[in-house]
Amino acid sequence: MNGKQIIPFLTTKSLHPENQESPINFLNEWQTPIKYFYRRNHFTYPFLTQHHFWIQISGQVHQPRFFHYNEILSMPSKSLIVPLECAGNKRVNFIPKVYGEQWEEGAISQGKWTGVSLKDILENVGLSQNAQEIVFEGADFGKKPGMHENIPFERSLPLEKALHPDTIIAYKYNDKPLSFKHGYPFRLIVPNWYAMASVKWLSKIKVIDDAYKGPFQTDDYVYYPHEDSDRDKFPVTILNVNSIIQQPIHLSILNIGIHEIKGIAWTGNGSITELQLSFDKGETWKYATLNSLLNQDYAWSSWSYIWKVEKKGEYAIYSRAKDSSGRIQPQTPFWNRKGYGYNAVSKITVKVE
Ligand SMILES: Nc1nc2c(c(=O)[nH]1)N[C@H]1C(S)=C(S)[C@@H](COP(=O)(O)O)O[C@H]1N2
Ligand SMILES: [Mo]
Repeated sequence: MNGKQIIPFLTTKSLHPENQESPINFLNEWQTPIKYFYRRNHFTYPFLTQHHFWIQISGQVHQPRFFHYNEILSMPSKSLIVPLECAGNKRVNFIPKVYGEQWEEGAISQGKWTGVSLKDILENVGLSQNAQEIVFEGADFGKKPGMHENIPFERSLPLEKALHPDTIIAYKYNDKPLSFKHGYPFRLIVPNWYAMASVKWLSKIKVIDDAYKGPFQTDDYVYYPHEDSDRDKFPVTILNVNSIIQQPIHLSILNIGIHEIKGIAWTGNGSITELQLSFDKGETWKYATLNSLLNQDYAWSSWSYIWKVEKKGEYAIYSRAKDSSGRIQPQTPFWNRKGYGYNAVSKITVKVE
């Protein structure tokens, strides 16, 4: 070794638009360094202009107006450790296979977001009586497959979620201004929801008196349980309870002896209460040691387990997390046509020689 640090890299899934996975197996920090944050885009990056420093608020409000970057930065702020997970994370595991980016386990990253509560902004303009949903428009745009018109990336939230004090308009990540690829100057951060809700390059907020029906709301980010019909569909919202085994790496070769098995676990409904490991394909389960961040309601938990192997052979290791709402990772995945929310028991196999 010449003393140079060996560093991990993002894994490229596509370049135009840019979709890259985090090297999640090699990260130990609570706050993912920005260079290791996964990237997920529907369109090419927007061209940054002066307009992006203004957020327009219109629709069912008493006082439609613009907020400038400087004004938002002068308002009371809060910081939260929040993971963002793409709804398509782990899609590669679905059988039968589904179309879309074949994400493995790295379409998730976490860090410290600083910004103002959306609630404060909405109170400033005053919601009308008939306000129902809030629509968020990003500055990026393009064509969806099969469409002729350019459309922006746009999503809505129900009033209740929009008014939660932890739904924030963020302008900092890990104590630095947001990076351009992750939404500079502003992005919405919606804790507990899959990350499609956390609109980057936030430029317009529209308060509407009905249900938003845009394609990123009613076509994509919908669970379709059936291959051949839209029957029983329902929207993708909160994160499923989930975990990954970061180390050892799937299909690695280990020596007889003592190994640390470690990983992370997360949920969008309460907190992680148990992380169980099985060495006999789910017959019996052992408890890993959980480590959670104090006073951070949304952050993932890390976990570890000291494993002593005395015999050569191939071993399957399963992990499953349980959360405070009683949800547990299922044995069988919930297959859905667009491949969202995969959270079946996480599995690796290793060979001991
Ligand atoms: N404006 C805009 N916001 C967006 C998206 C996008 O394409 N455009 N993608 C969404 C999706 S699907 C995900 S998973 C996250 C990815 O955020 P990241 O690139 O910062 O990791 O941003 C969300 N917000
Ligand atoms: Mo996503």
